[in-house]
Formats: sequence, structure tokens, C-alpha cells
Amino acid sequence: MPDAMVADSASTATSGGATQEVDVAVVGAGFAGLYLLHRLRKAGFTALVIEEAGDVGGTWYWNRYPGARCDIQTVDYSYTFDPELESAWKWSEKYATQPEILRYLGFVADRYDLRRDIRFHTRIKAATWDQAAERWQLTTDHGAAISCRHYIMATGCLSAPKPPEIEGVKDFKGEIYFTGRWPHHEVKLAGKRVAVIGTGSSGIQAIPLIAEQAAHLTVFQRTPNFALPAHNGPPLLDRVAALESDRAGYREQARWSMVGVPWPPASVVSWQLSDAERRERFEKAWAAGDLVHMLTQLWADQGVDVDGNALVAELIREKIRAAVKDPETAAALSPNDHPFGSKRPCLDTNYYATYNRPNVSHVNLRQEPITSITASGIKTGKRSFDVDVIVFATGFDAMTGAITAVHPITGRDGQSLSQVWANGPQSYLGLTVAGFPNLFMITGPGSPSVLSNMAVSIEQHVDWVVERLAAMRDAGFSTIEATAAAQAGWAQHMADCSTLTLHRLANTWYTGANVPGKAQGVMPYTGGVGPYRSICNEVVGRGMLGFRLTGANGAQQCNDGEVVRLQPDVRLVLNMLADMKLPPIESMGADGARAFVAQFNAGRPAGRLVGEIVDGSLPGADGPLPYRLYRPATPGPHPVVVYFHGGGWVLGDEQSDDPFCRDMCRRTGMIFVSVGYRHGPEHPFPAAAEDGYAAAKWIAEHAADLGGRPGPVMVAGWSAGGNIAAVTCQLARDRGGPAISGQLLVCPVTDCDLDRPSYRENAEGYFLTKSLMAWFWDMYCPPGDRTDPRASPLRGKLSGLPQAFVVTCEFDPLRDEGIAYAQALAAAGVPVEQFNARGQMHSSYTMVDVVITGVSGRVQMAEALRRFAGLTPESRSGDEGARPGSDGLAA
Ligand code: NA7
Repeated sequence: MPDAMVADSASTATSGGATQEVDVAVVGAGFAGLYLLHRLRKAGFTALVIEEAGDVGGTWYWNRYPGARCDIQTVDYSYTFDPELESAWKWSEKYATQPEILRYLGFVADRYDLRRDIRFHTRIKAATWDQAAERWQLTTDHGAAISCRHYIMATGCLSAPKPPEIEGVKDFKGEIYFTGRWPHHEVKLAGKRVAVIGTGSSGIQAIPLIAEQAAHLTVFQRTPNFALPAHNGPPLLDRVAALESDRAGYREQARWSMVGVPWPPASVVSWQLSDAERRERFEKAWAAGDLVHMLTQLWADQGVDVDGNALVAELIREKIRAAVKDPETAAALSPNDHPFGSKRPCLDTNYYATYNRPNVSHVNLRQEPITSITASGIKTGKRSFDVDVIVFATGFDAMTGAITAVHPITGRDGQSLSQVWANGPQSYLGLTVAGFPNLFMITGPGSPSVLSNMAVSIEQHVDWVVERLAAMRDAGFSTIEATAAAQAGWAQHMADCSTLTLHRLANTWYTGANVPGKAQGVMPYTGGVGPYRSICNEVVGRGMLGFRLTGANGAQQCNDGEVVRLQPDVRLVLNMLADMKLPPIESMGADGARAFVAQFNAGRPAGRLVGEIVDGSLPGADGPLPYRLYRPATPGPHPVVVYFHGGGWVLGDEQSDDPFCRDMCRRTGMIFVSVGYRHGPEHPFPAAAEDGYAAAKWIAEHAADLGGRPGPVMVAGWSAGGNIAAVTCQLARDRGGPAISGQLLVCPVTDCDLDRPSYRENAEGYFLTKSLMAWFWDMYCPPGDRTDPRASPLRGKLSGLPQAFVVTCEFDPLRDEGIAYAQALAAAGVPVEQFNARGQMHSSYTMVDVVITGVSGRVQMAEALRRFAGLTPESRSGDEGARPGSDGLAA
């Protein structure tokens, strides 16, 4: 149906003549195809672009509906590869209109003389990999067939309009238009009754302008969308000044940012701000008229946490209620079925106020779905609407439609891309697909694409692909193909990234949910533009990791493997630490290391509120020890957990795992008492172990005085604290108490053997190094004492110990001794669960609000503690019973 509305695409099939041979064929002459052609030529390749439309422009050629504009500020939505091009073009508006963007792309085509290698009015009918020739063979509906070494889809993400899916469209006697295939001739709407179906970006941009022309406009809305005012006008002076004062720096910052626009994201989280501070930030963002500002500058948890997100969603709904006079219409326009940003939010000009016009009505399809389109208009479950014009603003078969729906693509061994993708798109880096040699996609599914400034992502993709093709050619390779292992690894990394965002919580074109029957899953890469760029670079740096290259005379190269095995946020943290080029902690001396840790901890996000925090002191093995007690906000008495902090028996104190203790206190609904045990080298072994035992005994005896539930306590600890927790359980068993009902050991030190595989695999690069661990041992325990079970509990007697939950992390030198301890406990008849966290490092779980992927592990830890305490295992969010507005601190 959309094709019928295309005014300018009447391509006539002509018989071909000899096959046209080129190095590279590209489909699409939009932003991506034009730059590809330019880069390929510069790299010395012969190239041909095939384009269905009559001119360049891609999405900006087809989307000519009233009000069509970009929604990233135009100073950022531009090519950056040529500074002379940048100074030769000046944008007239903050958000340029479609005609201006199309003029820009025409200007680029002229400037680099691109049109001579573009075959317009041409569709590829089929693309087939010819293994013998190692070339793609393309048939077209216009002109000669094409044979190319490499085939690149520069087809855009939103270029295959979705069919209307509504019965009776063909019966309608009036005019039908699709926003994604708007005619080139003027569409006269004056005096007509117009229906618009769909309220995504296209509908929201078009509706106010259609309302100004039409006699009456009826908007049929299935899902309300969040829209922010664009406040359009001339380009913003401060942005232009920032760009012009340091163009290279500005562009570079965009390339390494999360969304391709050079703004560092907010670091403060919502619950660190008062209501007034949040409102102030929101009003500033609302006035800025900028999606990226609203999505990244308010508070850091807005895009990753439902509670942080709900705050901004409600502030926007408040604006909608203020703008729309009729409360029922305002309610119908207020989104409440998806988090803000999980579905593409829109930029509008007068959208909500348009519903105050007397000639505009709104139909809520959730209450009265469309049943059919008839000769005279639209029927819903309740009413009939006679109209002269229907505008379908119903969107696209996004991301994959532009690639698979366009023509059959047949790869190695006759595999069809549509079939390979039947259960959802698979790719390596969003650029290539296993089984399809020498085929590339620009901004394909699996790349940041639509979640980024497309201009920045397109340039990065094009540069990467063309540089790879040139390097292959220079090295004598003729084919390149992703391996199945690399592709599977990318799918896992994509899934890990998407657990970090809220996109998975909404039914959108990002997930394929807008097309009936389409496989569902988050299609764009949600890990960010800068991280994605660094991954692509890493693939090259590691010898084209995950690609098989072949050449003449049987030449082959294949470094198989997965490029990212860490959780995405752990990778970010480790890269950030690596960039800081810190001296090794063990080189600082004990006092220097303590000062460093204190400074490091001062810069981390503050922990969440708990009911009460009390500092006190308790008798240790040889004098008083400080403790910090965390009490939940829920009514007590609560079960009590004795907690031992990490720090290699040298660093840290009763406050240094503060975020972890707060988080666990909230999740478990239990009192955590964090103990400040003595450290080496001043107080060597067994001081820490004996303090741990003494503290547990005293806390158990005083549980009721501390407001806790009398009876057995639990012990928990991280790292060296896990060692002390494990040792405490052994001592309590041997010394007649206290009664301990369970032990939570998080990445515990259990043995002095530093030669297990995990020590060798993770000796460096994951924060806790082998060398640091060796130093900790040296500071704490003389070599002759290290096999004492109070230092190496793995060497102790393990029967008769309390049930245990042992957490180990894949990228931790201590992983294997943690696993060994769990196995030994099980062998000794102790009920034990062992949880090996994939992609995590030693510090992942205590970096609360930094390593967001640690949440699910902490949920499991909390559930285990609740089981140990005889409570229902469901862990809690911690907000139950919290008093709004209370600072909850009584330290
Ligand atoms: P979108 O954002 O996919 O919006 C399509 C709209 O059409 C959306 O409101 C849909 O409701 C609605 N729709 C789709 N199919 C139907 C049917 N069958 N009946 C009723 N309503 C329907 O596409 P746009 O063109 O507006 O924007 C695409 C992107 O282009 C945009 O995000 C920018 O990045 C640029 P639903 O939400 O599915 O319930």
C-alpha cells in the first residue's frame, strides 16, 4: 500500500546489458550511502550506489509530511568528516525542516560529485553470494545486473513503512497518505475532514500543521506518547559558540559520548535531590527543548531505574494536564504504559495545545479500537467517522524491515537472511552477519543506530567498514565473515546491555512490537555510542577478533572469540579506572593506600536511605572496636546480620562498604552491623579473625539491645571480610557459640594458594590484581601462619557449619578459591548454594549504583539471607514503610 502513494518512484524496468562489475555496491543514497561512496572512492575502490528514489536523501527524500524535522539539534545532526564542508554550510534552524536537510544532502552530493555513481529509480530484486567467485551477484529492476566483492546495506532504520493492518483500506473512496511516503506534489487539506492515525514522532509533528489547514481533524490514538516542546528557532548561540570555539574537540566529545551529542550525562541520582531541586532541573530541561537534555541531564537513574523514571514521567504528565483544557482528553494524551524514553519520545511544536482547537477531536483507540475502514471513513467499536482524507502516521517495520523486506538476500550455502532472522536479528557488532560473507550493514540491528545521533553513528560505521575493506585488500584477503561464536557473544552482550535500560519494558518499534508477528527483542545496541566505538576499535586491535578472513592460495586468518565478556557497566568502570592510570595500590604503602581508598570512596554515590544508622563501639578481642548499625525503615525487631567489610585485612573500616550495607539492609529488611575489626600490618594475624569472632559473639548476645530479633545471627562479608565471616563460623562452631543461622560469603578469601587458574587468568586488569592480593597477605599474615584455618578457612574442618551462600565472580582472582570453598562445604554436608556471577569482577557487588548489573546478584543474596532467617525469600526494594521526606538518619 505505501508504494502506491509514492509519487516519484515509478521506475521502469529496463533490460540490462553486461553485468556491471564494481568492488563495492551500496544500497541507499541517504546520509550513510553518500558518505560511504565518498569514503570508498577515496580509499581507491570502485563503487556504485543503488537508490530506489529519484534523488539522494534517503529518509529525508520520502518523509515530506507537514512538520517533518530532525529531533537532534541540527548542529549535531551533520557530517563531520570534512571541516571545509562544515564551514561551507550553515543551518538556519535549531531543528532543520525536511526541505533544508534534503538541500544539505543535495549540497553534499554536488560538492563531492557523488551522483555520477548513483543509479536512481532502481531496486535490487535479489542479492546472492557466489562462493566460487567470492562476489555478490545482484539483479535489479533497472539497468544491468551488478557483481560486487562487497555489498553494503545503507538502507536506514526507518525506511520500510508498515502496512496499515486495518481492514477495508482499499474500500476508502477518499485520499490516503502515508507520512513515510508523502507525495512530492502539494497536498491540499483546506476545507477537508482529515483523519490522522498514529501519534508517534511523525503524527505529533504533522498534527498541529494539519489542524491549521483542515476543516476538521480527528486524531486516532492507540498509545499516547511523551512529547517535549522543541522551542524551535535559530540554532542556539551557546551550542554554535561551543562548536565554533573548538570544532574538533566538540566533535570528538560527541563521538565518545553515550548518544552522540557532546554532553556528559548527569551523575547525581534522583533520590539525592530534593523535590525542589528535581523540579528545577526538569523546568530547565523543558525550557531547553531538547530530547537529549531531557534524557541525559536530569538525574542518572532516570534511564535505568523505574522509580527514577517515574519522577520525570509524572512531571511531563503535569505539563500535559496544564496544556490541554479538557481533562478527559488530557488524561487520554498522558502516557502511562511505558517509562519515559523507553519508546522514542517526540519533539513537538504546539502538539498538546492543538487539542484545544474547536476543529480537532481525539479518539482513544484503547477505548474504541478501529474495526474497519469503509468507503466513507473510519469505524470504531462505538462510532463511525466520515472523512475525506486519511493520513497513516503508523510508522515503520524498523531496523530489519529496511534490510529484509527490500529483497531476498541469500548468503553462504543458500541461507536466506529473512530465515536466519526469523526469530529476531542476529549480528556481530550490528555490522555483519555470520553466514553472509562480505555483507555489511550501516546502523543495522545490534548497533547504537536509532538510540544515537545517527550522523555520528553513520560516520563511525562507514569509517570502520571502509578502513577494514582497505586493510583486507592490502593484506591480500578477499572475504570476511563473522564467526558464530562472536555473533553469539554479541547477542549476549546486547542482552546484558538491555537489562541496564528500560527499553525492554515497552512495546515499541525498538523491540519489533509494532509489527504484528515480528520477533521481539531490543534491536538497537543500548550500550552507548562511545563504548560501542571502543569495542569496534578493540576488535581491530585484537587482530579482527571474531572474523574469519580468507584470501588467495588458501590464506586464512581467524581470531575467534567474544569481544565483550564483562558486564557492560563493569567494562565502563574498568576502562575509566585504566584511563586514570593510577599507581598500583600496593606501591602506596599501607597509609597511602588507606588515604587513596578514603578519597576514592568519597567520590562514589551516597548510599540509599535506610530507617536509621547508629554508630557505636563493641568489645573486640583486644579492646573496643567501632561498629555501624543499619536499621531498616520497617517495624522491628529485625533479624541481625554481622557484616565484615572488604579491604584485604589492611584497608577499609566499618563505614567503607556503606552503600552495600544500606542496599542489603533495605533488600533483606534486616539489621546490618558492620564491624571495624583491626588491620594489618599494625595488627597482624590473627587479630582480624579474633576480632570478627568476638564481635559476632557480642552482637549475638546484645541483639535485643540493638533492636534486633534475639536468637541466632547471620554473618556476611565481602573479600577479606568474607574470609572473616567464614572463619567466624568455624570458631563459633568450635567455641560453643554464638549460634549462626547462615553465612553469606561474597568473593571471599578462603585460601593462601595464589596459583589457582583464576589467579592466572585474572592476574591483572580487574581492579583486584594478583600482586595486590599478594601484598595484602604479606601485610596481614606471616607465611608460616597462612595455612592456619583462621587465615585459610578452606584448610579447616568444614562439617557442622551454618548453611552458606557463596558468591564468586568470573573475573576475580579469588573466583576459584570461592568455588573450592563452596564445593568443600557441600562435600562436608553443609547446605550451600554457589552463585558464579558471569561478567562480574571482584568489586562489582559493593559498587552499588555504579555497577547496576549487580542488582540481580544482590537480590539473590538478600533472598538467601531471608531464607537463613526463616523469612519468606522474596527480597524487598527497601521502600516499604519508608517515610517520604524523612532523611532517615539518626547517626
Ligand atoms: P512510530 O513512532 O512507530 O509511531 C506510529 C504510531 O502509529 C504509533 O502511535 C502507533 O501506535 C500507531 N499505530 C501503528 N499501527 C497502528 C494501527 N494499526 N492502528 C492504530 N495506530 C497504529 O512511527 P513514526 O513515523 O511516528 O516515527 C518513527 C520514527 O521516525 C521516530 O521515532 C523518529 O525517530 C523518527 P502504538 O504506539 O504502536 O500503539
